[in-house]
Amino acid sequence: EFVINLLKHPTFLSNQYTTKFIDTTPDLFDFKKRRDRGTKVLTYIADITVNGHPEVQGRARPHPDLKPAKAPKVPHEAPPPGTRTLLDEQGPQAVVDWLTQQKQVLITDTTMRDGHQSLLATRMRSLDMIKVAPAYAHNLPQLFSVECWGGATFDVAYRFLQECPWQRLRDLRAAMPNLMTQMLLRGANGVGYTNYPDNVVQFFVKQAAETGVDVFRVFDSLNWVENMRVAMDAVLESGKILEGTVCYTGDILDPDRAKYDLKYYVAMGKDLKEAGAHILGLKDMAGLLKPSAAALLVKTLKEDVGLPIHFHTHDTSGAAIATIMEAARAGVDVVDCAMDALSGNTSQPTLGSVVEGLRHTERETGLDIAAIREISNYWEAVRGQYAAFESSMQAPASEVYLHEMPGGQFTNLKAQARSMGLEERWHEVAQTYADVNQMFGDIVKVTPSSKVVGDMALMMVSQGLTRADVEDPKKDLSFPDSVIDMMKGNLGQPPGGWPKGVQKKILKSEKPFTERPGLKAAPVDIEEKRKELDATLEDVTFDNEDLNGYLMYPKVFTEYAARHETYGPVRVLPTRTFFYGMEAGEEITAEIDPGKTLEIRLQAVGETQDDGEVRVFFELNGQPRTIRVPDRK
Ligand code: BTN
Ligand code: 3PY
Ligand code: ZN
Repeated sequence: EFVINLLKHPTFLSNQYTTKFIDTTPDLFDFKKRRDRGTKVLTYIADITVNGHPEVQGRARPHPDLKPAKAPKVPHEAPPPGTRTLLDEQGPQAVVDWLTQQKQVLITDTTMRDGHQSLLATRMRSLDMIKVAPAYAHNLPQLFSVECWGGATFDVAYRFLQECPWQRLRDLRAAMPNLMTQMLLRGANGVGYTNYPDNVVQFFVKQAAETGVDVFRVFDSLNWVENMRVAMDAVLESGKILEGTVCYTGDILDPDRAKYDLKYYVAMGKDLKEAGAHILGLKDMAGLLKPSAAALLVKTLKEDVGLPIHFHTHDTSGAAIATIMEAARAGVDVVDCAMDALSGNTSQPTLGSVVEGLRHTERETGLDIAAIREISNYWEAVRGQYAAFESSMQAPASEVYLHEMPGGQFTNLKAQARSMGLEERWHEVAQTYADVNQMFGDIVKVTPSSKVVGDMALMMVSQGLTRADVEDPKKDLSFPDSVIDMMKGNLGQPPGGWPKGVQKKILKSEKPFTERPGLKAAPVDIEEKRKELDATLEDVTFDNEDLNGYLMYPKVFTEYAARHETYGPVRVLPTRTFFYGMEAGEEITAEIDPGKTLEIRLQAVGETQDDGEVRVFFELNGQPRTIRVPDRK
């Protein structure tokens, strides 16, 4: 009966919906009487105002004088053509051919994905991105792509931001119709931390392409091409751009790190080309590629592999711009940068400075520096709202060449160390992380393998164990689950396999396996899962996007859905309101549907009643509304 309802709905018929239709149209399935969305959102504001948001408790607050972020105004007409226009009209090979002929260095802006993942614990809300997206479309149409999806953003959206990641993608896609969107896909690990059955990965890629991803950067956390094929084939099938990616670790100039030498990277690049990659991604997730090494690596990869190269790095060492300049001289095709206000340290190098650094050279980018400044000023104001999620990193540090932690992990691991009371011993954690890497045979460290190394390092530091203790066959130890899982072969195989001694000690009598994990994982019965979710959500309707969320993150997704029932579409609230609630006398507006705004005024917060509830008095579009919420403080 739902399908009939949906097709007859006036919004659907007039073809005007830009927001998630089902999510915002409760009358479609309003068989039971439900509270309206306005009331739900007021309930959220009341709850946060009374109880606070758990995620920002005890953390730094935004500066009281912080000005609202104002996005640059754009004209009414459609934005100029960009890379997406070419992809749409002529397909992926045309984009590759065009790319190959360009003299300029092209740029991917990572602010909306890796930028805030690396600096603000991935906590940036969709609304702050959607507001500035039209300025990207109109004022920076020369961008190669905008990285705005995947990596950690998928689960963080559901888990911490009470948002649907698919809706974010759809909204950004609509706001930047001329620019290619880009996502980070962890191969067989999808956007999760574990290996998924092949058909779950295929279902996910198909949906991502349909909802709006144009460029898929596919990598494997151990650089095992075998483990990337299912995801790569699914991207090729979708007609979008496949960026087959090699993760960079070690140092090609260091004879003592011969495991990851120039030959290794060339061989992997050739394998990826053979697998159908349109572009070769060079993913330096920790920022270890030094300038002179970049000159050699990029030149050699271009010559020997023959694919366009898209270079990604992090500025943790402070040397990333020098590396980009060398890569540019050596012929790199595309580089990743973050807008100035969200760049540097564990994030990407500074976009405006790269543009200026290349100006008046053969490879100048063609991007408008005034437009960049304007957009960066917007991000600066946005960043101020997220003070609670800022890390303690004050300066770049060469210590990254010791520990080799990915930029996206660094601040997370530091926070984890802090929560275990180990913050004072951070440099020990860093050294131990490096020791664990050697003990595991010198592996690529990137989500999820980096998390395993981090878990092991924290365990050793907290228990005062050295590498020799761990390797001592006579010393009995219990290992973190993630470590056991990886040694079993559940994340795949590193080059040369796992070191036998330590593997035996960790697995005890259990047998490891060496095949691709996806081979032994039975396909999931997706229709069965659909029924299961239908039963869990009772009379809430859902679509294939939601089902994809459920397949990767069953618990996270159902908890998100349950909160959504109570609190409604809180993604429309301003960021300050979302994290801090409202003050008496304050007024906000929230656009709940295109053109339909809620004007919300908080009149007063009552005393806590005997039953433990607090009444919160609002005006909603001029009408008085009283909301009762439990006082949980
Ligand atoms: C999330 O984790 O997805 C958002 C936080 C929602 C937590 C709910 S919302 C308001 C209320 N205050 C709390 O302390 N917990 C709840
Ligand atoms: C991720 O997988 O989220 C990463 O950013 C890896 O660098
Ligand atoms: Zn990165």
